[in-house]
Amino acid sequence: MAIRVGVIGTGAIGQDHIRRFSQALSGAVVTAVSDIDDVRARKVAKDIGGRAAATGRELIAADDVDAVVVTSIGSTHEEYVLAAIAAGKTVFCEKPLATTAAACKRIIDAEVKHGKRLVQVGFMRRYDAGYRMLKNAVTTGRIGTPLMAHCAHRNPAVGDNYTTDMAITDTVIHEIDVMRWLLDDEYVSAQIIYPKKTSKASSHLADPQIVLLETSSGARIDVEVFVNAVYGYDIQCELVGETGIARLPEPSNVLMRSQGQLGVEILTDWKQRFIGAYDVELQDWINAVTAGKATGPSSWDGYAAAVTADACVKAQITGKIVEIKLGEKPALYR
Ligand code: NAD
Ligand code: ISE
Repeated sequence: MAIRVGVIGTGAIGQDHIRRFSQALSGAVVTAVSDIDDVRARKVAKDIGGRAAATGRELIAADDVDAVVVTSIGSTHEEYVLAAIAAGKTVFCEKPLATTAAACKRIIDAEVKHGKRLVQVGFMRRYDAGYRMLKNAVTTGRIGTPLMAHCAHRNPAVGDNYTTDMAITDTVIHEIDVMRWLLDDEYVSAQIIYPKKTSKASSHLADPQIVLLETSSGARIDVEVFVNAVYGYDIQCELVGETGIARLPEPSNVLMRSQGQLGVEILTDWKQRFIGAYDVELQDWINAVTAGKATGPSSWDGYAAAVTADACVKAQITGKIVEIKLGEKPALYR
């Protein structure tokens, strides 16, 4: 029987995931949605033949919801994930798990007390075919021991409400997670460098930025985050190992000879860039929930990303190299 899913947050990614559950994936049906904007929630509910719950908490407690998906704004994640754990329900939470390391730690404490993993964090790049090829290049020893990585995360433009710290907590958080997973290593320090500012950024936003991370084995990762890059949504990653180099493949697209040029169109939207990864990620989640397990990126991974993000934000403000310390990983996540 299909698991009955309740989705909290019916904005951009909430609607995208709901479409996915209804049209692309198997084994789950969205029975209830909720959003602080109840007009939006009711419209989405009507479209899928489900119901709009009055609040996120009501949805979590409801008998017609077996498992919860949290796709509301980041600052609301802690409340909803904690409520799902208290109700003993499995929860898929979009990144970030919570906006601070302290909040993520409260989630870990609650899950550890519950005694069983219930939480999966939406770090979908781990499910992307290209990143999985990179991981394979590392684990099979094809490039030798990784020494460095060069990454770029470019968005065409951001809204006026996008702030300098969001370049870390909303955007680079993906590189923070995926590089930790790719290298199977923990971070020990973070530093931020501000290149010349683009004239396309609002006055309060430092853009672009370069994030420098160091791992416990001494590997160095640089991430260029440039959120007003204009030309497209562009994710780059190159791993440099002792005996070779592995580069993230470009998304496949038709090769055109047109208007005197040979080329492929550049994507402009994260939804399209990672469409396959979101599908695999959520099908994996459905399968795990059906089997009574939680398998993907854990609360610990959400916490590790948040500790690193906190250090990066401190480095933004102080201009210093900031140390990163995770503390001991609870047995539940080993
Ligand atoms: P959005 O602004 O389009 O949607 C957020 C929704 O949350 C809105 O409909 C808003 O009304 C609702 N909301 C706000 N406060 C609420 C509350 N207290 N209770 C219930 N609903 C509330 O944002 P989005 O782009 O859909 O992002 C949502 C989350 O998904 C964020 O955490 C974001 O970081 C994450 N996200 C992840 C990816 C990814 O690639 N994995 C991509 C985009 C967004
Ligand atoms: C957005 O919130 C996402 O999570 C996208 O995957 C990311 O690439 C984008 O920069 C964020 O703003």
